[in-house]
Amino acid sequence: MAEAGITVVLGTQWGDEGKGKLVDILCGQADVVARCQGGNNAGHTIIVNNIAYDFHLLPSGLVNPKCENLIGSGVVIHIPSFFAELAAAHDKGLDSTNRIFISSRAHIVLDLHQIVDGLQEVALGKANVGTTRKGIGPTYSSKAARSGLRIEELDLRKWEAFEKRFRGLVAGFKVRYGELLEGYDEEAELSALKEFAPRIQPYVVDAVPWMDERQRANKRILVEGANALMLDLDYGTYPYVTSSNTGIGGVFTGLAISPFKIREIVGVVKAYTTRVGGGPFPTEQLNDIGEHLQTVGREVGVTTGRRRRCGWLDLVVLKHSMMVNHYTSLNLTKLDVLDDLPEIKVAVAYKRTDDGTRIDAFPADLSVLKEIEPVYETLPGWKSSIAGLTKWEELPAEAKGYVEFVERFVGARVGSVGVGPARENMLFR
Ligand code: 2SA
Ligand code: GDP
Ligand code: MG
Repeated sequence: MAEAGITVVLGTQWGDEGKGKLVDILCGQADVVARCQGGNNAGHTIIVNNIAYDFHLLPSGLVNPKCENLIGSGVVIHIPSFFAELAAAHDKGLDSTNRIFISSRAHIVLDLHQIVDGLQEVALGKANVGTTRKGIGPTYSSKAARSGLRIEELDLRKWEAFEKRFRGLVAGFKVRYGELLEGYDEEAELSALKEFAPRIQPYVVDAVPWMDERQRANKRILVEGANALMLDLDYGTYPYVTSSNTGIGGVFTGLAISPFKIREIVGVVKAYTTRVGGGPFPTEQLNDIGEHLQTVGREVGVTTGRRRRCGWLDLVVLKHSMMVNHYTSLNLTKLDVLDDLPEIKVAVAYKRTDDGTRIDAFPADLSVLKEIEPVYETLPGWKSSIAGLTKWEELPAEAKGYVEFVERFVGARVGSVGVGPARENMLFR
């Protein structure tokens, strides 16, 4: 992305594909890194000089001292977590002075939203979504119900109005949840917010002219998608999704950017599939293969520490993802995790178990997925370590074959391949 324009990085599957690492690599050539949706449910890992950084709410561009970082209008912000993450970044030597900006239109996640997130999960019982309990769903619900609080309101000059709207929001939840909210301390949260108000305002900008200026100046802008397409509120495995548009749509609603300035939409694809939380996962491997992928891939949630569910690469999912997000190229990550496998399977379709009918498109109706099994193609493994490789040409023929199979099926070029967690473990073609 050496030239001016906008590059978008999006997750193609159920998240944790390695978006943070790619953003870190690309932001060396970016002027601005912007988050457009989600909140501190995200967990993006970057490893530079053996130091691991995990970002949740802060854009990964913080690692590059030359980048400005924007938390856009479509993001939801838990203010104590914002400051805690900033302090943790500072402790690791990252200077954020004058480099972090927050859209005045972004919504505030209250502690109350986080409590309600937990209550909703308990109420769902076995059918729970497996949220991160960071209050994401309840905050976007408040936003859609027009009772949410925006960052712009949290200003001591407008305190009375803020307090009134805060109390109105809390009262609504108390009506809904009654005694279940008895442990919630409304006064403590309000007074904490009053203290945060003068601390947060120096970061706040009107992100519409802010972005406009940078686009007019032909700045190189990198958009860092959080979560992934199969968790998209509209196109994911609803209701087992997050509460924002994690696909390309969320980029436009969450940041005032011009569609005509987008140069690239890079889809990040893990070489196998993982999912954390509940919901369907057709290629899940509840066996030694799943264990192998989980252990070798170190598949543990960055935000919650949960073990991620693991399975084979699902090209039905990827094709669906491609049709929604229109990737101009793909970054295939964690290919090294497949090193020891003699054979590697990829799902190319689903098949109804009752009458054998073939299904090529990912269904909207999740009950269909209970009656299908994946149709797999089996590709040969390479049975050697690719972890230290530095050039695409050095990859074994079977590994190249795997990459080429994916790009042919999806119809998008694989421009880079991840062969390890560190910044330098990326092969460009
Ligand atoms: P939420 O909390 O309302 O957004 O949860 C709704 C669903 O979205 C999933 N989700 C995620 N899936 C993968 N990675 C995420 N980030 C963390 C990570 C997750 C973690 O990077 O590892 O630490 O557990 C993420 N955030 C949300 C979630 O599992 C629900 O299925
Ligand atoms: P994100 O949410 O998409 O940014 O991904 P996460 O950070 O949640 O999870 C990806 C994990 O895989 C992190 O621990 C990364 O350090 C690691 N990772 C990224 N790319 C590669 C790769 O190519 N190979 C290996 N082995 N690990 C990788
Ligand atoms: Mg993650």
